[in-house]
Amino acid sequence: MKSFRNYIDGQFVRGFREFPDINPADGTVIAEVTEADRDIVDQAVQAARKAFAGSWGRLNTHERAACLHKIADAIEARFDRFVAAEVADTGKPIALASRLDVPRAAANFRVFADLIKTAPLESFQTETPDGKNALNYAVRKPRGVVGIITPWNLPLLLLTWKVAPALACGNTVVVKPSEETPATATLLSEVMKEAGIPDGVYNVVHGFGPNSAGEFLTQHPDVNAMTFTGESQTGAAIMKTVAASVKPVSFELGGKNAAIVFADCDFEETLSGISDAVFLNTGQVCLCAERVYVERPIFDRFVGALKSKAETLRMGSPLEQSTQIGPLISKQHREKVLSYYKLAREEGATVVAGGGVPQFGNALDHGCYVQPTIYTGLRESARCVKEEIFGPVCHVAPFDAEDEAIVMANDTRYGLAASIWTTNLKRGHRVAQQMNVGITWVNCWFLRDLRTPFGGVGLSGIGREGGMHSLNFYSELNNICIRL
Ligand code: NAD
Ligand code: 6OD
Repeated sequence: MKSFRNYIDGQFVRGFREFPDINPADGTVIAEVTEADRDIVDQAVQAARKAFAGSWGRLNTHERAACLHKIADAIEARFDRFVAAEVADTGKPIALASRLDVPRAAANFRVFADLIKTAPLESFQTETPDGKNALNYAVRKPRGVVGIITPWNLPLLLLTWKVAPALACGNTVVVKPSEETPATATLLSEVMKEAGIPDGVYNVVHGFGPNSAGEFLTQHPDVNAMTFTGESQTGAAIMKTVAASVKPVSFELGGKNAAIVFADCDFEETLSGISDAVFLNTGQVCLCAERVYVERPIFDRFVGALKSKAETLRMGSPLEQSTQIGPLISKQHREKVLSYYKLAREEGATVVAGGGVPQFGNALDHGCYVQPTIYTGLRESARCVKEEIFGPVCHVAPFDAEDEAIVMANDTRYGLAASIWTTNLKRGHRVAQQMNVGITWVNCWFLRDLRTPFGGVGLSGIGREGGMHSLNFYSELNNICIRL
């Protein structure tokens, strides 16, 4: 049996008790994971402090950038191992892990390696009342030890999305991956060693949230900043905890994202885009569209075509190259998604596709599968239209006027992402600019340029990461004013 241990100061460290890491495709135990208690989390934070004060803290930006490229190289050298670990932990299709998760992990390091070398500094020449001048310029300094807590849906992608800019800015990190997906954060320890990153710069603690490693990390007084991706409610709990020590936070939280499909869209391109936006990663992407608004002249045709798409998506073993839909992450999460499938019926939905559990007649019946599901006919106030489900499911509703679609799309307490589908570019811009979200795509979805701002409004988060936004979160600016 494999064992995933905490990684502290360059050593694998056993915790105080073990918990199982389960493969959601068939319910088998992949590994035992060792849980960090408060003392072990403290050891990790102290190791990170020591490393911050050591040789890592003295590297210049070019040297750090070179280290980040070495990390990317070492990830690419272990491509198949990372893919296998991510597939076993999450149940995501191997084709998806190979084209999205693992390449993005390497790209995260390369992008921030390049960016830190060219990141501009602000400067102002200031006219003083006595007719003279002063020069203001800001210098960038790392914050110190950054605590990073991540979810299970894109474990390596989301972890490295934070580790890379944190290291680029010269910080050291203590990461707490999701208890559901501890494998790739652990494998990244091996990468750090090979890339020559000094011990203590990257530390991993395993465990759960409340009264476990997650909470101990957020409570730790020597952690200088916390960055978190996960559920909005968890973000609220973390915010409460860190308030006591006034730590800066960056939160990437949940979503209940809308897609607006106009009758003038490119039908086939839109169908394929919406199918991805609803079902990719079994609907477990924070950016997924769970609300699809379709202009009435094409509503019936679009719903029929989306139904055919949903019913022909290949569901099966994540290890098959042709599989498009894997299981949900866990039995507990499947119960949650199925409770929404039941609720949708109680709220009066018409079930267009799916709505249940598939039968395979083999070991996959022990897995956490649900059918890709499409509903119509719900009121906009229905819980299934308001609450994040985080599964392969959407509700499709018709609209008659552009303004009506905008009002419906914005009628949510979340505000992460939206997508607009139209061949009328003027309309695309006009509608996109009225979306109350952090990210709007027009005629595409989850198309990423890592230099752009990424984050949400309302319940979907606090702050932005990506490009300079990440560098600004992971560093402190010291403005220096010189009277000339
Ligand atoms: P979650 O909030 O349950 O857990 C995320 C992490 O937080 C885990 O590592 C968990 O152990 C830890 N945690 C839980 N309670 C904690 C506490 N009190 N203190 C400290 N740590 C704690 O989220 P999840 O179920 O793993 O992920 C799914 C959610 O994440 C969805 O809501 C999804 O929308 C959101 N998400 C958002 C983004 C984004 O970029 N906005 C990206 C991915 C996922
Ligand atoms: O692409 C990214 O940088 C990112 N943070 C994606 C988040 C996806 C949510 O599940």
